[in-house]
Amino acid sequence: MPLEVTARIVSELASRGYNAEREAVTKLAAVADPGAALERVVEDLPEDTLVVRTEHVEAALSNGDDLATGSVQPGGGQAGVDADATSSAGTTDDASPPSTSTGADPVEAGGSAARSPVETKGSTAGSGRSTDPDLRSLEIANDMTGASTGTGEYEDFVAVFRDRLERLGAKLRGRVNHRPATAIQDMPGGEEVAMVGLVNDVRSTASGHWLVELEDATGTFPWLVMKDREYADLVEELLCDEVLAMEGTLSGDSGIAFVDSMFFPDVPRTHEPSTADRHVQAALISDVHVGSQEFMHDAWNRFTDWLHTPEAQHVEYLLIAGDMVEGVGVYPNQDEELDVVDIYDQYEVFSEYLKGVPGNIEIVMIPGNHDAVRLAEPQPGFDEELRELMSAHDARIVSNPSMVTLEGVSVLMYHGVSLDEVIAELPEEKASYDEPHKAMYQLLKKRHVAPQFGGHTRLAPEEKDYLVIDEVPDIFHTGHVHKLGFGKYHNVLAMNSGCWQAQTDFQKSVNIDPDSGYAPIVDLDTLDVTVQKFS
Ligand code: D5M
Ligand code: FE
Ligand code: ZN
Repeated sequence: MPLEVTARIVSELASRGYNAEREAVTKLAAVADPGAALERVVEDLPEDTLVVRTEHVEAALSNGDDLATGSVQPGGGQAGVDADATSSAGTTDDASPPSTSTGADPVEAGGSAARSPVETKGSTAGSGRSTDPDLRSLEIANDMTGASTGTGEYEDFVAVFRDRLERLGAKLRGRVNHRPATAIQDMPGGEEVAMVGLVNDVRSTASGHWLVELEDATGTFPWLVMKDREYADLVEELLCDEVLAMEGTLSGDSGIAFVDSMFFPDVPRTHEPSTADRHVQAALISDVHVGSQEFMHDAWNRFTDWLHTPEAQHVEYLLIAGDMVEGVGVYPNQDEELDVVDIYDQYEVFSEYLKGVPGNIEIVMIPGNHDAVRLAEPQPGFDEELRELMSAHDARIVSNPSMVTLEGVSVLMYHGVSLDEVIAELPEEKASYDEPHKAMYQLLKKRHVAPQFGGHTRLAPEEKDYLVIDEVPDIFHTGHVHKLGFGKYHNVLAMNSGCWQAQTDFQKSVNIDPDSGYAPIVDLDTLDVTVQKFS
């Protein structure tokens, strides 16, 4: 079946405020006069319908003798649907087939993730995405929406750092014979000691060694990393407020310890990821930025049209890791680049674009720094008003970060503001905009999505530290830096999805060359990645 017909049907339905199941669209496209059939379906829809389902189409078709199903006449497929149909989002999209390229990795991530072409097994025109709810499973953990208790008081900060130290420290305490900071000061000089703590300060000494101050619940203690020790290299990876353990030898006066080893909470090398029991895929995207003049609506429409094709039949989940809209007042002079100036209008337009996504794909979204929720992390999921605006698709709207488990495969979703900091602080080869997944490896190693407090990343103190990576995820999904990059760290797939926004003036001024219009697709049965390009 020609893609144009389905694309027109989807866009026509979207323009009338409906989202549609893939099968419903397939059925409509298969009749002799899809335009007339669409009119009939819409006429018969119950009033509060948001999603046009297969049953609706079947009912309408069985009511109308004149709409008997048949094969599409050459050239006749789109006759009934207004050829100039545009969605109310104001798109002027052509319905040309998406230019897809499989296996492309625009940044040559160099990661170890294997790539395989999208399987199109059984991709006859009529065969669709499975809608059997029994096969699907989607669970959310660590969602703090509606559970915010912090008041921003000093005591809250103390509590959240104590919780961080407690929980990440627990991952280290079995590995070293640790002592509290105050007890170490009282030990005899020359003894072997170990401590678990938060990095309070990192300084280089006049002679080129490193002084790392660790803090625990009792106080602080200084640890000296000699420049010629093998661990010296690790010092440049340290971020303030991350939790680690150090082991070494006390100086003669017990005033300092010389580091012999460092231990990070880390992901065990032996981590074995879970996989789905069937061939099913998830599209991992982020940073749509609807409302920006640079939002790439044509690429987005090609993506959502593609989701209606047999090639995409195994894509049953869509994860969006923040920055749905461009927002207002996020950066200085941002208003000069806005296409839609009102934040609520932006979500309305975003919702229109979301309607292009087949109604039987499960969507999960978290907010980002451009979204209309508090900037400080963890960010709760959108409020009722915004949910209402986006209700056409029954998307799961959860906090940033959240842990989402798809058919046994756990995906840690985090927008990624801390990546800017990791990239700024670490040497190029350990984290860069061209290899964002390597910055993600650092977060996995530190088992915290935003270790450093007080810089770019704003922290809202809650009674527990929601930013701790308690359980090792099978997939870690971030966005924010607008670069596509992925790879595996101790068998965890780290995926930084690109964006749907072309280069902004700011990005031009700082030489950020975004990867726009790519949809990385993950096979949940193998964790293999295929990149689809729509720009
Ligand atoms: O962020 C997209 C990327 O661009 C991310 O790496 C931050 C960076 N960025 C974009 N605009 C600015 C300004 N004005 N100052 C600092 N950094 C910026 P996004 O969250 O999509 O804007
Ligand atoms: Fe963004
Ligand atoms: Zn962002």
